[in-house]
Amino acid sequence: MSLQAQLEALKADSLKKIQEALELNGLNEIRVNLLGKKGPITEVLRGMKDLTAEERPKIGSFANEIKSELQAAIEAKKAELEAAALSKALAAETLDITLPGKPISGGNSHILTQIMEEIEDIFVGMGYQIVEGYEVESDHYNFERMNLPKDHPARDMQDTFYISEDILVRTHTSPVQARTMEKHDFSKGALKMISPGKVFRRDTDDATHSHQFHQIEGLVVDKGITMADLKGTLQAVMQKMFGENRSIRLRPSYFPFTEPSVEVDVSCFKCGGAGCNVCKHTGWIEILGAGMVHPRVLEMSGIDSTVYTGFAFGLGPDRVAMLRYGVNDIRNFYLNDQRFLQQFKTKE
Ligand code: FA5
Repeated sequence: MSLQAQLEALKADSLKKIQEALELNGLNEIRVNLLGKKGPITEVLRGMKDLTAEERPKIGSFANEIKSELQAAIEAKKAELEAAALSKALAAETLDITLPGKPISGGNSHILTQIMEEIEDIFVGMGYQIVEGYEVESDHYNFERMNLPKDHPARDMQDTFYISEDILVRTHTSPVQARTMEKHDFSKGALKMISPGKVFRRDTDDATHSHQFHQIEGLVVDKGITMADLKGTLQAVMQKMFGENRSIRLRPSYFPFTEPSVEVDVSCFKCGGAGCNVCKHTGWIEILGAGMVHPRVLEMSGIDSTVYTGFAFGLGPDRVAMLRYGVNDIRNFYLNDQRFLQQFKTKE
């Protein structure tokens, strides 16, 4: 067979192989075999040495033509196989955007945060500023400036965790009173603040006591503030928190930093005062401690107690949440049990 005929046959055979290739790897193998240095075309061209000088360039250029034709056929087949592979992959990975999505469960404020924010909103609406205090406090602000000098027996009611002899984790939010009073400029108006935050006590944990809980301190100081202002304010706040029909009553009490001091009860929001398990059949629920700021506390903060008077109160939002939602153990708030916390979810 002439070289020309051999090349023609090789071309026909190769084009057939290329056409029949089913996948890219196979096609690549065909390319390497056909066009490589040891491929059949090179092999056929070895016979060129026996040709005449006239025939040689013709066969040479014919061989080159075949090479480029095969190359082009391979490229075309490659594009075809790639397109087929892509549509196969796309078909396999089709997304059905009409399927319902999987819900992503978002975070939610803790129930105690919700209660505190609700109480904050009530006071902000009444013109109070919100002040942040320190959870790690000095003995000076936590006790002494609250009229609880060293060795005062009332310190026993609020034992705490000491970091050093003079540094402790605060037992109540009352030190914020002293820190705010000593900075207040009365030429700019009355001092009206609340201060929510964590407090700590060396209390034994039980259903109504936790060694870490929350308080919201309240303080108003100005000329002419009286017990009537305290009662009116707390009455309004309790109605906003527990309903318009609530009334409050004040009972005498004792705090070293207020004089006179009171415990404030709110009429039971469940039974309306008739007696039930929430109010332990008394018709009243104890809700906070309060009183008129002791003149000595004012004086220690540089305020003239013959000119200014004030009232203060300290409320336990943990207990408010327990009452509101019928939670019978305060420790539930701190156990991080989702089954408990999810009940207070405000958003999906
Ligand atoms: C005080 O801490 C005063 N500083 C409150 C105060 C402020 C009175 C300003 C007058 C003027 P008391 O120890 O009663 O008071 O605590 C206040 C509230 O904190 C209580 O009514 C109760 O709701 C809450 N509380 C006290 N101890 C615990 C505890 N271990 N666990 C949970 N809540 C508690």
